[in-house]
Amino acid sequence: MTEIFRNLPKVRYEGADSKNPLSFKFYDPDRVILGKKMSEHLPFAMAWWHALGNAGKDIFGDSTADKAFGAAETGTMEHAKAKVDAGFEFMQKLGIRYFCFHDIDLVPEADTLEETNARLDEITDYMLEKMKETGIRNLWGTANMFFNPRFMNGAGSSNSVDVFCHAAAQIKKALDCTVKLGGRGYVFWGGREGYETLLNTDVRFEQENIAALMRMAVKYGRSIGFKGNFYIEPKPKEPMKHQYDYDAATAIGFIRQYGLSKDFKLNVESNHATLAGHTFQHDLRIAGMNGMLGSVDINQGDLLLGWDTDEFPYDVYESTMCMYEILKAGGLSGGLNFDAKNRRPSYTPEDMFHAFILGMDSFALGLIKAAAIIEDGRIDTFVKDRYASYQTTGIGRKIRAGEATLEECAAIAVGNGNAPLPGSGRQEYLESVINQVFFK
Ligand code: XLS
Ligand code: NI
Ligand code: NI
Repeated sequence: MTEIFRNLPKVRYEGADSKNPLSFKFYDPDRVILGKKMSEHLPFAMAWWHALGNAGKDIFGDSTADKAFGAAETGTMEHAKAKVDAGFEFMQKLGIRYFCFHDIDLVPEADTLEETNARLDEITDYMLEKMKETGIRNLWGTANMFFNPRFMNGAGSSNSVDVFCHAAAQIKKALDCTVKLGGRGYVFWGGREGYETLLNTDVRFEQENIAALMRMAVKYGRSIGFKGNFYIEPKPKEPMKHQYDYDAATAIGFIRQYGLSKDFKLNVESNHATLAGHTFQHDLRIAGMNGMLGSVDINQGDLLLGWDTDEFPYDVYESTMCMYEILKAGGLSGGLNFDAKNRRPSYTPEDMFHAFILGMDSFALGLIKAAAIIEDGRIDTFVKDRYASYQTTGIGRKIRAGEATLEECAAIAVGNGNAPLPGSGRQEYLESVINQVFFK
């Protein structure tokens, strides 16, 4: 097999003083943090669609990058195999142990389902060989149910039962592939599960159908031996004006309403949380406190732009708060998928390396700083103490135990006279603690 990323080396940890652009400054896979290796805390994954599929096309202009990876023609099975070769070489050189895929990232879609499925069989055979050779594993698979024009009104939420059935067929095959490749999870990102206008939409009808499709997927997945988690990946908008899996809280409500809690968790994406008007940390917290933090799509949005820019993460405050939430939730059953792409003018193979080095170092720093915040203890102690009156008073304990009555609370208030002010929130002090932990 010929080397695709010629002149690009295996990237190694060289430490914060290194000036070598093709080295990790902070990601040191074997370094132990809070009793576990960095590489175990940070199960990084490569997103097939961005890393191998995205050549920089946007609505205003054509591709800037060459992602043929040596194939004579793109959109062919030869190209699909070249992507596999490139992907595995790339992951090995970066030390990435997982990948994520949509069905049609792997092979070009054919005119019939049978033909597309045959192509998927062929490519997954080829991928399996590479996986055995390299030890690289599948984090999750999914079906792309938003690109083809048939999905203009959604998949499970489509007004057309034929489209619903087509989506079912794609999910069935994507699950087959995920199980074949030993995937840890299966994702539903409701790309077009939403609406453009309520004037033509029966929201309840559509949501019931999405849930029905998910139930079928669970039943089929379990029947073929899929043991992993199903995930919903929330996103509030784009491509649709409104998407049903708006944010973590909404998706959790949906999962519970339709009895899917046993099989589903969330795949939280940073840029989606911010599009929903939350911080990334907020959606991670909501998922974590509900026992539903399964996997994470890591990327970064742009403060000034209102869409999913999918940048490689470099904001270390953000990655720190992400790792803080993950550590607090006891880790991930899934992983950290770089659902991120190079900026269009960064179009060379070397830029792909720089992007992953940036992202992996940002999360290594995030892990180091999150552990430091926890070890420092001032933040956690402050939060605990802030609610102390629920432990130190009889009525507080009764309220927490669900044994207090409204009359009892009211009587205590009368006895107190004017309610005293609660303790100060001390936000500025806490923010300065974070800066101190970061830069001391
Ligand atoms: C798009 C989503 C998508 C999912 C997988 O915004 O992030 O890439 O992760 O379908
Ligand atoms: Ni995503
Ligand atoms: Ni996204």
